Amino acid sequence: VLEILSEYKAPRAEGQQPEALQRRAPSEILSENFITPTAFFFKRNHLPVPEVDPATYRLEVEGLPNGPLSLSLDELKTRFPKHTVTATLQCAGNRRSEMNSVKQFEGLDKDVTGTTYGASIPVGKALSEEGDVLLAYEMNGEELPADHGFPVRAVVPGTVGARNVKWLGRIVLSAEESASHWQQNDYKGFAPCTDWDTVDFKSAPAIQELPVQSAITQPTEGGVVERSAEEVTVKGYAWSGGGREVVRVDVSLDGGRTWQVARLRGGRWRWRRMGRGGGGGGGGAEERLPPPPPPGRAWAWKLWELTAPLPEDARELEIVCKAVDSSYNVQPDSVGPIWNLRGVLSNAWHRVRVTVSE
Ligand code: MTE
Ligand code: MO
Repeated sequence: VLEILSEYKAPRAEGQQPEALQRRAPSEILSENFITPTAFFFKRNHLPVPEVDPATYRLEVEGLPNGPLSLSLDELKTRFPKHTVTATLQCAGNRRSEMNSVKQFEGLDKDVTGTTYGASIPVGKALSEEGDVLLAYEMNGEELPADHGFPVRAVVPGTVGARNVKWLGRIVLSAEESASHWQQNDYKGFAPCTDWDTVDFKSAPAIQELPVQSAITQPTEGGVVERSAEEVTVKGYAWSGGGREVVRVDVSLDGGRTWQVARLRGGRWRWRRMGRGGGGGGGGAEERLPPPPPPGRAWAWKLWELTAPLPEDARELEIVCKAVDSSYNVQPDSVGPIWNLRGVLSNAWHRVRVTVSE
């Protein structure tokens, strides 16, 4: 395995608790752009954001047969070829709130004061040209922002967000997985019957690739659809881990009794570039996306859309979506049987209830 460690810590007054950060864009905004503008990109930090001086920055690489390697930021940028990869990053805790409605989680994050962030990925993934793993110093064509790991982060396409280590300080080739809390005692899945008294974190593998996922971004829960419009447009996103391409998204307007196939907008489609500074406004030039990826390297999500006639007499719609990936993996229909104490891997059919106004 390759252990990837941040090793950077934000300065903190003694006794001060580390502040974790969790920020996401309103879901309607997500499906507006195939490339999420940086201002709307979700942020997930378990520890405070460190300030790293690019002038003195070093990336240490250990465990190599020919001895350790230490690289400055400049060396990283000039001694290696530059690649661009279009990939979707998904936190294992995406859609966790739907699991909360089944049973509440007990906060269990141990006191991780004093530790830095670390993770492991299989060495084959890291070294394979088809793995497309990056040491990234840019995001959306601009310098990597502090919140997203300045000056360098790992981008591990198709792999859970947690392994995409930010503020990267050290890489270790090792026979052992990282001892980090987030590799060992978090980001693992368990049966619904496993609770905090019985959980054995050693018994489950760390999450790497994520299961197939999709969600509705428009309309939103509790929204209103006008009867006079005679039709309804449903939008959302779909993605699967491990480079498996989403090949189909099914949408139901009646809670899953009948289904229609949504139009997928992946590969070559046009999107409207949002104004700089994340102004949310429209306008701007339309741009062409990179060509569709080779098989097994579908790292980016697909946006999807369905416009369908409003069912006659329906006063309420229960809109449901489910995606199918290239291995014909499907999403489970309900969250109960996949509930787990850590609140991860939440990928049941997404359901949104709206009323139809008369
Ligand atoms: N890297 C460091 N150093 N510290 C962290 O807390 N959080 C991880 C990962 N890399 C984390 C990290 C998790 S859980 C996720 S989901 C992604 O970063 C989020 O990346 P983003 O904030 O750029 O969206
Ligand atoms: Mo995460």
